[in-house]
Amino acid sequence: MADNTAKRELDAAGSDELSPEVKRAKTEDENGGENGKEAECENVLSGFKTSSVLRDSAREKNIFIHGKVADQDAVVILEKTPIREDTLTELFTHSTLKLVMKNDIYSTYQLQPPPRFNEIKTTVVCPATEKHVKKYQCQESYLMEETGDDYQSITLPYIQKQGFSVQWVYNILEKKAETERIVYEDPDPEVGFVLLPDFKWDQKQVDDLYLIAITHRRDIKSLRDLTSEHLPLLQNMFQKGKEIILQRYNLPASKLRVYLHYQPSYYHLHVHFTKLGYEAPGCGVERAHLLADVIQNLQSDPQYYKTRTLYFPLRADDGLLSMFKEAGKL
Ligand code: DD3
Repeated sequence: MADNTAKRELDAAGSDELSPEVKRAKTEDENGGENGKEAECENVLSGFKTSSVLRDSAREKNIFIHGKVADQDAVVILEKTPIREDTLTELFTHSTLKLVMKNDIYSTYQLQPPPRFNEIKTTVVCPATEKHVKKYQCQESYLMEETGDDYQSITLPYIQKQGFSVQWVYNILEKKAETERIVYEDPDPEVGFVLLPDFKWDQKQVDDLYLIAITHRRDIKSLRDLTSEHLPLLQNMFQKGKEIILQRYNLPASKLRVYLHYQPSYYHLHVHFTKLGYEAPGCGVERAHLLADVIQNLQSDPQYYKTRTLYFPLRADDGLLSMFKEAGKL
């Protein structure tokens, strides 16, 4: 059903694509360079030694592993990807079937597809820090209550002291990494941004679309720094982001969840664009702030995010949690 809307929008836009194509993210053909990227590389994981499984989920079909690659700590994330409708014909014709059981009208099989239908999305963080390792461990979390004053006296000093690296963000903005993955750029230094697929999205299907818009401005750490001064920037990211996603992925704004995280994973202002219906990690009410709401809140009160109490979850091992505890706030 969800895809019918996208299809209707597509028809209205006068495109002649067929429905299986709608479901597929348009990347392989249009992104010429992307295929080259998929060329075989040296297997950096051949010497991987597993230390421990940090987390795994049979439902999500992924596993997070801590281990070593040539003496360096590494985190490896393996994930089975969704089955794409446009591969079905080939999948059925070119696979071998092993019968597992047959009973009346019911039978189950092990289907062995050709190797290229059998890919596992793999993410490697190496060298991984203690923080990376902890990030993926199952952890108890706590809902924090942060007043504007708490931000100034606890959170801000903590962020500054940690000096979290956003080098990978600067690499994207400076075209030193992921250049060919950029979907759109508005180069304006004040209201400009770069739109590209988040790590988590393999771009093989729009069902789990996940793009991030990263601002060119480097002086905005998070939601807490936003005032009405930033409305032109936020409105620009919102409008252009939605337009580009409609053009390129045939998803109208009514199919998108556009939001900011508080606390963010990295302190350089960015906006998440995910497909409605895809439960992206961190899209729950305790962490996600809809961009549409952020804009309205700033319109009615220029200092909204400086003065309001904000709520967010922290994991038991988060350094910020210890700071709140020390301040007697938990
Ligand atoms: C990150 C949050 C950060 C582990 C992992 C991811 N999208 C990124 C580097 C490049 C990226 C992202 C930190 C780090 Cl798996 C630790 O995310 C990234 N590039 N989210 C893109 N496109």
